[in-house]
Amino acid sequence: MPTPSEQLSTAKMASCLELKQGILYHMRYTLALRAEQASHRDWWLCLSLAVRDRIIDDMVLTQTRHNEDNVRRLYYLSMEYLMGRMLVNNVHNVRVFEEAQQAISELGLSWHEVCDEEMDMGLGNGGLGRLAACFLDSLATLDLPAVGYGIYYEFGLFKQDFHHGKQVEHPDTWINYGTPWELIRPEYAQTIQFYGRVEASYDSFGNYHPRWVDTKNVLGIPHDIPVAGYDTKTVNFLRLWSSRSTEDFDLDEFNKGDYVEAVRSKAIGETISKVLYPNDKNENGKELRLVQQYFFVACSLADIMRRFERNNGSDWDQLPEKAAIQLNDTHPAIAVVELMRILVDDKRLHWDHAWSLVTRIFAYTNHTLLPEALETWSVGLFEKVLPRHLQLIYEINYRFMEQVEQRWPGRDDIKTELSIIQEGQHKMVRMAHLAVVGSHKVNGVAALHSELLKTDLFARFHEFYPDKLTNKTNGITPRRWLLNCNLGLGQLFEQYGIEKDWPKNLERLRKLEEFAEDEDFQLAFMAIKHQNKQRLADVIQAECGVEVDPNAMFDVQIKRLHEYKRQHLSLLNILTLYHRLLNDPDLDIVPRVFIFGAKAAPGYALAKTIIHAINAVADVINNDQRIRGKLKVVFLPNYRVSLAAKIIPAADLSEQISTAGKEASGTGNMKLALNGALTIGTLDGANVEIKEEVGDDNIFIFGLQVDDVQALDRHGYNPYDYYHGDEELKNALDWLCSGYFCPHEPHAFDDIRTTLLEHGDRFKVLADYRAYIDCQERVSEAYRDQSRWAKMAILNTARMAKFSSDRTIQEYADEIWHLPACPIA
Ligand code: T68
Repeated sequence: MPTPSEQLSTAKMASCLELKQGILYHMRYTLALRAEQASHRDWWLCLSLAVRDRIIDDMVLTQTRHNEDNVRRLYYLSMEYLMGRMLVNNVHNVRVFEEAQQAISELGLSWHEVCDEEMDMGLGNGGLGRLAACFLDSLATLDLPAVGYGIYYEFGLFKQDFHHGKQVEHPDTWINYGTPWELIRPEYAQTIQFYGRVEASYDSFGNYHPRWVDTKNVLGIPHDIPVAGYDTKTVNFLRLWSSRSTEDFDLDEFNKGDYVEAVRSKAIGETISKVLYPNDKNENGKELRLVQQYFFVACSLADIMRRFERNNGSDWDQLPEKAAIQLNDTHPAIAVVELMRILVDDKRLHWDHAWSLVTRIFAYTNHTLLPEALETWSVGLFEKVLPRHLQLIYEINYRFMEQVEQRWPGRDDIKTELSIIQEGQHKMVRMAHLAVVGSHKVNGVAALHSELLKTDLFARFHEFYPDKLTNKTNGITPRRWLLNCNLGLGQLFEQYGIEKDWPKNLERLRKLEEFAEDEDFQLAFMAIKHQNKQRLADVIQAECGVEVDPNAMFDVQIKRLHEYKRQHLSLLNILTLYHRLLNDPDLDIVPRVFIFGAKAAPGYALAKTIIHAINAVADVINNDQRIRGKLKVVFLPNYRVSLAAKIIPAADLSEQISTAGKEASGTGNMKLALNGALTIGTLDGANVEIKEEVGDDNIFIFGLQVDDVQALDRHGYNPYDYYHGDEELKNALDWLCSGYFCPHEPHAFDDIRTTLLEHGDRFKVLADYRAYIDCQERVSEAYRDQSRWAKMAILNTARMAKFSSDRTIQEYADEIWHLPACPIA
């Protein structure tokens, strides 16, 4: 009789052999190649296909079960999904990691070289898109029936490169060679209408039924990406729509005999899903963006209705029982109107009946308070692209205004404030108001943010709908952000008896608190950090040509480049330290490597200037022999999910220094803390809750709080007071703009100074400077005591359970979606 462990290893041996056979099968019958001809990319593809085959078996099982049981489903509507690489994640989730590694090694290949072939699926800008990806992982892991809907962008977020320190953008051609992770489903294609006009028509009873005619039509083709849960049989899918022209797209030209023109104009239909808009916090009102939004929403709702009618016929009262729809920001908010159109125009339901169904189905997540990020569309543009929807919006608003009148009779000021239509010279549709009115729940993404929604952005709505606003603090999946990216730490957990199911039960890590002061454990924990830092040092050498010492503190700021996130505050700290060192080369400071990763929206000039400035300062500092390597600055190009997975396990310090009240949540803060980086941060977004979890002694908090920021804004903030009142600050800013760091372009960084001094420093960089510098000194002092640092780092890892996206999703499922799990036998 074999012992249990031998049984296991026998099972794994069999599974490894099966994988290897799968790989070789695909090498021959999918790629038609001999093994000797195969490149690393070919091996990556065949391994992916072999893993996919296993996932598909469970996907068929899952979907059959969901359909046969006619289960309630959650539909997640998001313009963005930042999935990153799929292979390693899937291999872990279906629990064949060792077998896959073994198979690859038996084929004489290097695991890392093979996995590094995969292009990131970068169909998103930042936190919002990555949150959607973490949520899909948790939904499947918790056995919750769910479908993600989005757009199959041919070009994801641009590839970033630096030329003389300045950002240049290149198209992201992720799909050039196809991806093994999609199943194209032409049988579920949808036809979508745009433009045209609304024609009055009447049925035989004289009832008015508008008809939307003379439209331009496009096809939506589904590309399904299987989403396998961790250690469970559930496989949900992400359905991404690509646009194709219908043959009738330009019938006129065909009829005129202009074949070439007709085919050329057909190409317009294909541009809808061509490219992701690269703005994370700035709506730009472009027609194509509205077209993209409606395109994917209309495809998705048609798909949801098809599935519903297949199982329930026209029993519309069942619709809110079978479907919950979550709007990831206002980008898909037109769905509220589209569902009204389907129910009222196509299915002929009465308005009130339709509206009561719609408002039980939708819920909306807000991700920002910044006014420039709130979407509005001009009424004129709406009328052109979606004339029937504009009528429906007016009707929704008319009825809503009647309710407002009942609540606050005669208060036209409140009507103006709440109206979905913003009056004025240019009438605008306010998508956030539409989303709030059309949803039964509206949530913020961290406790502080949700409070500010109640007191500021949606204060009046909160008076009107006292039970609508709620909080769902963001989370991250522990699978991708610990298990996959920090193998060493996972092994250490095992050695110290942490239960093996920690990736789906992050509470298990709390046991590490017992070892926080254990010297052996501290040393082991820090040794893993050191290995991760060595690996990152190699990446930095390869990418930036800069040599960094893994014994130095790795100080990391990775996120989109934005003034409110204040990468330039970190730059002022760097300049201050450099200045001090030049004044006294023997100054005993803790050596630091400042590591940045960030993309700037291509049209955001100041963000690009900040990147240029950091690169220019980096170049001078890294080549200054006088400071003997005590400071290094690196800006890793093309920050993306797969690069984050290399940086995060190697970070000592996590920079979360946004102006209080401006970062809705942040999720990088959670990933870094989970991997044992200590946070230096403001009391903003989820930092507040991270502090509550790890304890005041294990985090470095500084700076203005929300009330202080508001008080400064009320009483008049003068950045010059800080500039003239702090010599080091003045030195740093003057030096940056002196031409010293960019002699051939001496005014390159003037805009930074102008924004901070002459334009009022909207994000209070100067006001927070001194508190930040002082706090950084406390950080350095703590780092000198490695045992104290290790203890703090361990306690951070141990206390991150709250920030598992499994917790977040369970809260959505219980309190918003009322969605039961459906475990697959
Ligand atoms: C982020 N928002 C928040 N927006 O900034 C961040 N916006 O605090 C939060 O943690 C995260 O969402 C998840 O809730 C974004 O990432 C966008 O990317 C975006 C994209 C298009 C238009 C507007």
